[in-house]
Amino acid sequence: MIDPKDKNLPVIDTEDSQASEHVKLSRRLFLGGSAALVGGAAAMGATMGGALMPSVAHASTDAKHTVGPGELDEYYGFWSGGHQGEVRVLGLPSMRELMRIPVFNVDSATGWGLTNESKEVLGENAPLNGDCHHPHMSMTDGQYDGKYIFINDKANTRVARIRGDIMKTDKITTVPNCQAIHGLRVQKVPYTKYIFANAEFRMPHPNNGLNMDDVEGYYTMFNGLDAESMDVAWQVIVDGNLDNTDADYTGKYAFSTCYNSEGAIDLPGSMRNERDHLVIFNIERIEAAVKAGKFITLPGSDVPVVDGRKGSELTRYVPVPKNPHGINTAPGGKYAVANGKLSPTVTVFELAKFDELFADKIQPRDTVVAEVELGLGPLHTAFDGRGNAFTTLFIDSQVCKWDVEKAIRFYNGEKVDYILQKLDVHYQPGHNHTTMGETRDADGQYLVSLQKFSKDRFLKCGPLHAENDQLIDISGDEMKLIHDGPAFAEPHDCMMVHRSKVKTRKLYDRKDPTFATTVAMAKKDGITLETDSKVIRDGNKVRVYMTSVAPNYGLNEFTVKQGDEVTVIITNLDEIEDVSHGFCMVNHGAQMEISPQQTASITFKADQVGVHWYYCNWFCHALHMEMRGRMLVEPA
Ligand code: K7E
Ligand code: CUA
Ligand code: CA
Repeated sequence: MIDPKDKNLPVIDTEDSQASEHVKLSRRLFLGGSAALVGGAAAMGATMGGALMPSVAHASTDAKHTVGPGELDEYYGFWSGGHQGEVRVLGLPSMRELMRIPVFNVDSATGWGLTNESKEVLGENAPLNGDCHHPHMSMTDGQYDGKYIFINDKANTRVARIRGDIMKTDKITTVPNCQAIHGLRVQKVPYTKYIFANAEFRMPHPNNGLNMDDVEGYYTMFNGLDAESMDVAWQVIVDGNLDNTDADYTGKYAFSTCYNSEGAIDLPGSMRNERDHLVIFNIERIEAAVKAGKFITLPGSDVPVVDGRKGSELTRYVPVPKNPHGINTAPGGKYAVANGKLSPTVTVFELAKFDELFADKIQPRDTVVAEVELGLGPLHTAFDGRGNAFTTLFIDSQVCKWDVEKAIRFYNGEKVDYILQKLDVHYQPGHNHTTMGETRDADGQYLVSLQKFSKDRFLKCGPLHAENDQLIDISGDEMKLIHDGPAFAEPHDCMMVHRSKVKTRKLYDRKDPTFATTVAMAKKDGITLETDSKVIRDGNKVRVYMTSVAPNYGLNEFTVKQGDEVTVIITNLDEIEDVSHGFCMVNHGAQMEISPQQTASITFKADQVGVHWYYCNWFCHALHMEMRGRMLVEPA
């Protein structure tokens, strides 16, 4: 085990070490590359401060991975935008950015956070910042169904849903009585009924300022959200805190890692124990407890809260070394792997044993079928569907490819080399992900490794560096690095879906629920959105309805009075794919997208008299510059 407080951490006596040959080798390499960095207080921090030795990786250029001009990618990648707050859509293997989906941020191109439709999704007074980590697509029978992509917001304790057909955010839920939603996964089987969302930080309950020193009394909760309504269905009180989560392929279990079984409120305290734990949640029992009324509610919310602390029938706690981070279920669901972070090990669970564990026929550790060393700082594991696993080693700056069955045999005493290959990545990887790898359809084509540091890999842009998302070909026996992709803060996680699973709309459906409220308002005003361009006055509220057809707005001008609250509602009648219009009212902080057959609206105050031009801000036509009009503001 690594003692992160050991100042000599990277200087490991390989003679005395119980480490396998592979671990010894990688430690020696690590020493050679960064001996100057010794002295950090924590293992994870040891390499963060200084520069690494520049490393030259020779990218293989294989025609198979080249996506030529005009050719389409094989996979969609959905990338977390980290604390930038959005989700990004990439094509793979080209790694080209295809789209950005604003979620917890403001986006002036689309008007997200500015339009009335987006404000309805975000909610009144919603924070317009976020910290996304884990994008995951809804599934049916353990396969992606293309319907939704879910993403957490650690910064404001929220979960958002993106519609797969239009790639826009359509629901956001704030989880009550919690702080910092981190780990997020979906129920895989029989379908995504629940989104599982970990709240990370323990806090007092009630959090009323009277019990802040009662640290022992703090707790956090595991949350099940209904994927359709996006309501929080139930919350489970746990011991320790929660980090990452995943689900099985029977629909019966979800499980979360905990790095702070100590219940500490400081860093050294949270590294005191050699083992923390994996909490296993029995979904059927949680549902039954809620149904039987065996729950409490907490102030300000009517969400049923059940108690899953140690000794509860709803959960089991399996000791795992040390401050474990990622937990990843192998395709098909025979195994799940917890990643040791401060221990050089991964822990392999056999999920079929969970039934016996909940029947009290075996002990928690009896579910562990292997616990083997891979290298320093294992954070996340991905799978190729052929029995191989790929684990990121943060401190070693490597991806380790290993054979799960061989690791189990090694753990059982057989002399077998379970490590197949270690590949340098640049630098310090966090999450990794394989194509289709979190589903039954894992196809073992590509692995993306998301590095927290790019150091010397790109042209410098000042003190803040891009991160480095590297694409690795895993289709053969050897992993091959084939692409470096600079990324802005901070793609913790991503997922890759074969393009056959994603069905997007070319045009909006006129009945699309994203503008249903606006349609209802128009109806009240006696307006037919598809034909009318008309101004409705309602006291000092003015609603300006207009259509758009390239290169014209339905109204060339409209007149209001100073001080009016003006809502501009535009319906784009174009039926040609890709002909989106925009609307921008100059000097009024108002702009938005109106895609074909969409209705969008934005509200602003007409506080200055005189002529104010509005214009189309999405290039739509040879006469796009001419697509404009005047707002005439008369003195009140
Ligand atoms: Cu950065 Cu999944 Cu939030 Cu690991 S998490 S790296
Ligand atoms: Cu319409 Cu540009
Ligand atoms: Ca710990």
